[in-house]
Amino acid sequence: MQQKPKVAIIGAGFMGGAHTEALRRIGVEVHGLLGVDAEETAKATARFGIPKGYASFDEVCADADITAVHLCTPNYLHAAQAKAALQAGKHVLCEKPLATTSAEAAELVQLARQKNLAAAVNYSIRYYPMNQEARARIQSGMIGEPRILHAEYCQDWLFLPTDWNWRLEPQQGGELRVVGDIGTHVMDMLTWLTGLEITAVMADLTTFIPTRQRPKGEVETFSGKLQTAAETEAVSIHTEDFASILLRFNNGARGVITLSQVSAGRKNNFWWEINGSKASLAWRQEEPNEMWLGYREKPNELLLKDPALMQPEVRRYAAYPGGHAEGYPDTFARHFADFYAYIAAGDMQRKPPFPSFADGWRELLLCEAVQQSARQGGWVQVSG
Ligand code: SOE
Repeated sequence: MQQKPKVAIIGAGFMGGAHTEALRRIGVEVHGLLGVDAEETAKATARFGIPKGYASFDEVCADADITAVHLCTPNYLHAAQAKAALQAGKHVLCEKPLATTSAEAAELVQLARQKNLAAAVNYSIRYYPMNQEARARIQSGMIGEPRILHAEYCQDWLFLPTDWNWRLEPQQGGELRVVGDIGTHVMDMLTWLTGLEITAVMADLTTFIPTRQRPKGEVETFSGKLQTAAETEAVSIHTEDFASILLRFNNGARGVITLSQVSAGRKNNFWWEINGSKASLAWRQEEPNEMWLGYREKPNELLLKDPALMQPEVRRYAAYPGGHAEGYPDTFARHFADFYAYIAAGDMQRKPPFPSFADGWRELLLCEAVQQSARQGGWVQVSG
């Protein structure tokens, strides 16, 4: 008989809390947690009422009670931790990006397959009900052939030179910041919605704030906006604040995306629009319960999330009735529900319904092409 899922959460920041809450909502037991040090582990286990605090990642891997590990750690730790967890026979759900290089990610894809384990990357934005609806409509041909894919993901949480987070440092977050942190959500979304592949990219990246004040001590993601002056030191910044990227897709479609973490007033503003040969669709993360449908021959429409109005095959991604807004934390719960249902079904070789390690690997190939294009100028073909 299959073991009941028991999860260890690795990381106690913004994401560690979000994963814990979502798992509990879907009835999956959070058995243990490992923070950055003993103090953080003790505080977080007490705050969330998690029975076990670990002293090390090795201890997590050696815990026979644990069936799955959720990696909510800084990016540079993902690959090594995912590898160790898979080798210890644990299913892995990893925050994005999966690794810092495509070579590391490719190895993880193979390892998960070999070990017959489920392996997901948390591209959770797919799980807004209106994005599931959009994909179902695009896949069934409602907008015709996708031609033009536009998207923007702009934030302001790193707007000031005094805003700080580990993602600013390449050793922790990887050499690409805006592209790796939020650009991969966009590229994942456009390819997942349409089923298309990105074949070539042309990118322009820049750093508007070349020197920042780093506080002495740790700063949780997004929390800097609420902080008052602390003791700081000046640090040179080499990761990008902004990126604009042109895309070519394998059906001849064209794309353009804008990414920024220094756009005052834009909190977490991801929007996409796809113009097809029959109609258009558009969605925006700050008003996620609506989807715009654009037509030439009749008035445009605005679909407000309501399971009764959704395509039957994606209705399950709306957990509440029409008019009951669903948001960011709900996407984690819906993603994890897919992940644990897949594990329960027992066949780890079938194509997963969730964002997989293979998707995470493709995102890293795209990041590497973006980086190459930004360095050398001009179009770069995406390998893989
Ligand atoms: C920070 O930019 C961040 O938390 C990203 O890492 C997440 O993936 C995104 O959902 C919100 O912003």
